[in-house]
Amino acid sequence: MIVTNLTNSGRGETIISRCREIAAWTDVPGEITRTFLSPSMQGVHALLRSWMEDVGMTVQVDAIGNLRGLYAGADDDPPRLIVGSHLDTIPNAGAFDGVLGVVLGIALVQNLAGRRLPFAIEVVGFSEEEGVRFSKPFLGSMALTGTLDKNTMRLEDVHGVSVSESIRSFGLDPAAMPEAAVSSSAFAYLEMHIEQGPLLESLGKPLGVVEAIVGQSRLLTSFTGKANHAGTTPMRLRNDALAAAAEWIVAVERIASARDGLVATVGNISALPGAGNVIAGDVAATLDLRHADDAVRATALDKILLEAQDAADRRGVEFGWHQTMDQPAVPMDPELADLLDAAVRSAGIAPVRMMSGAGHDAMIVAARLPCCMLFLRSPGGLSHHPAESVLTRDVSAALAAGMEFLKLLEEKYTNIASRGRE
Ligand code: HGY
Ligand code: MN
Ligand code: MN
Repeated sequence: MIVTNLTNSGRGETIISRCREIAAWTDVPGEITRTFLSPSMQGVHALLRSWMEDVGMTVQVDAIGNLRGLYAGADDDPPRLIVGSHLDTIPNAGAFDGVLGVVLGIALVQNLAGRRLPFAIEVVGFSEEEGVRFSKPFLGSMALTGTLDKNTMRLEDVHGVSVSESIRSFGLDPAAMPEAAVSSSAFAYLEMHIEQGPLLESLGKPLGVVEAIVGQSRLLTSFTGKANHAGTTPMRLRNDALAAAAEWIVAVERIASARDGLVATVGNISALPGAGNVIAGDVAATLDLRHADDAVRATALDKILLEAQDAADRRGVEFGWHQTMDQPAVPMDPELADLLDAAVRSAGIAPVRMMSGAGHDAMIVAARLPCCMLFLRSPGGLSHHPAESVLTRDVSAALAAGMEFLKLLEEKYTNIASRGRE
């Protein structure tokens, strides 16, 4: 019988303080910014490795920089449950997005108190989910599912450093990438994550069970006009790249606002030469577009691109774009979602079944394994922000639900494992 009545509240506080300890490892003093295989990731690995080894896990770092802790099962080469989330962050992040799911995974193993299950548990801290350094997300989970392509390895960051070079500078060997693929004995994936939105708080509920993760399009766009003197160039003779982009951004907001569940964001824009007395000749802007229905997202993208072309044409500006991501919506595994639902109930909580508007590694892992996600309430619905938080009692509830999930999985793992999944 798994011990589930440990004084979880202490564990909840421990988990939160551990997330804050990890938050101290940052590339930018004074804020939390930790991108793919940056120097601060070494410190995070050392901290997590010590916590993993303290609870009897063997730890390794794979060729993409995922930290992987294995808690053996009762028998040799048993089926394997993967419990994971990401360790990288957006710039000026909060302390819980991603990290919380890894620290909770270690806490589940800690709560087993040395007891061995009929399946092994591998806790994975993915090296790259946000896509900040190379404008391409999910490098860690793509390596785990064997879907990392050669072009991605050649992507360069703003300093001209490629993915492969960044791996070597971290002390890893890109040639060992095939060994990063998840074990063939893996049969399921659990990701515990903050909701990053307002729903659970609006319902007064601590935990949610994710039914599907919305689809995402990410693009890099360019508007190329003609830089010129701001004082001497009449309005009718301008090719103002920034004015074209500005009109387009308002159109993006209008198109997304007109459709339920559609969200579109231009989160980053740069204008060159960037002087107040010069008409901008070159603008680069990002686009992030999401919806639960892939057809709705595709139609919206077509409209958004037409608006950009129109705003550019009317100013004699050239418009270009490059899609860095076209991620279909991903349903979670219904049987695992039901198991997670039952586990939350056994922990004494009525779960909310919900969509995820945020992307997660689960959407990549789902191509290889049955996946489920447990959401924790986001106070203020706030995330991707330094004030991002989580409630101690919700962390304790998630831990209790996680322990119940392991207990239910003990009864069900054989038929899930025998289902397999290519
Ligand atoms: O952007 C996202 O949806 C996730 O937080 N990486
Ligand atoms: Mn995030
Ligand atoms: Mn995340």
